[in-house]
Amino acid sequence: MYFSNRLSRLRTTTSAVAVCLFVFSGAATADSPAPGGLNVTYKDGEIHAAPRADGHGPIGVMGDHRHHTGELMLSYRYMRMWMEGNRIGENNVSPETIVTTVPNRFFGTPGQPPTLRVVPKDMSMDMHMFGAMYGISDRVTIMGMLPYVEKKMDHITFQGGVGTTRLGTFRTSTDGIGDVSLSALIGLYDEKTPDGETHVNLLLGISAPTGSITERGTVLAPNNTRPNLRLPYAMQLGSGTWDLLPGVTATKRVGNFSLGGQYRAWLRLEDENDEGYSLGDIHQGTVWAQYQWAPWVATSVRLAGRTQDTISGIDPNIIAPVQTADPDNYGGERLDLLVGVNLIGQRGAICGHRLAAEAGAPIYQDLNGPQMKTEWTFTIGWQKTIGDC
Ligand SMILES: [Cu+2]
Repeated sequence: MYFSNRLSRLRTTTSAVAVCLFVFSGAATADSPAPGGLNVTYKDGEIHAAPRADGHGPIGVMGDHRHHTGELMLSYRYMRMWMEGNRIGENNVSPETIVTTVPNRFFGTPGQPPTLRVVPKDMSMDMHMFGAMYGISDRVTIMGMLPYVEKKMDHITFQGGVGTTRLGTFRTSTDGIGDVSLSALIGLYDEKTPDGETHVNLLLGISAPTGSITERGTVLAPNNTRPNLRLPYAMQLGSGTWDLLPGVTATKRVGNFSLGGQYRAWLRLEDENDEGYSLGDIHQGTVWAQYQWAPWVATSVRLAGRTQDTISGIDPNIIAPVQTADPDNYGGERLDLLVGVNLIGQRGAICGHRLAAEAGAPIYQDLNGPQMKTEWTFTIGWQKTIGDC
């Protein structure tokens, strides 16, 4: 049942991809360039590369390009992350091992057993990200992001204070607006030749604590009751702190071949949020290579590495014999390998519309655990610069 569900989802995805390929390829022919000279290499010294499929980086990379003065780009991304199974460091660990060997940091508080008794099994995170970019000058583009987040986590509850008898399973879920951010992309270096271009951009942003950090849910406790509790950090929708988002991106294209690299960070500007903690800082480095097979289609491979610190401080309302209630079980290191495709309509009704997808999976993860491991990530996005064709 589970497997056939997956298969049918795969079939649906495959047909959707096939339809898109057909629509985009049908709209592009070499002898009929789009109106307004789109889809030609730049003769005018213009720095914006929107007409080319490889004019943007892979869809999972944000803030890779700038816009001209007065140009407005709208975007929507759907991102899904799937986590399953648990790990301590680089080693996989079973639910039975967790509930018999990992100490419960709340032991001593009334009703709290000596070891963990509830284990997360899998988790999905779906994010709908609405974005806008606007060129306030040829040098500076501002970018706003509004995320809507949906999280679901499935757990196994073990019976009583000791042993490996499974009492049952339960799901918690949360959804709502995440942390809204506003950033500036500042051109540090731009070079254009007849056959290529090079850009270096500085990214400087701020993220506001608009996402809820007080979400609650009903859980199955080891004593077979169903209390309604403040959910662990992983299920909350925002960081609760004002965060600084610095970064730098470099891209270089020669002919139809592009290379890019980006460093980004999420730095917490406050020691603690209203509930008494701050999430760990995140540092992320990514490099990619992209090849444009035709003006309307480019494919990419990408490596993305990220490190995150543990949570500092603690929310006194989050107490449960589960790993996610312990601020020490957050953060770690991860290296993902991703493949992607960028499409851009060349003329007619889809002219200038970008459709892009990227999927990836970790090839290395070392987690402050026990913590759930990431299995795969997927992003699909639409982007359109208003009035570009
Ligand atoms: Cu843009």
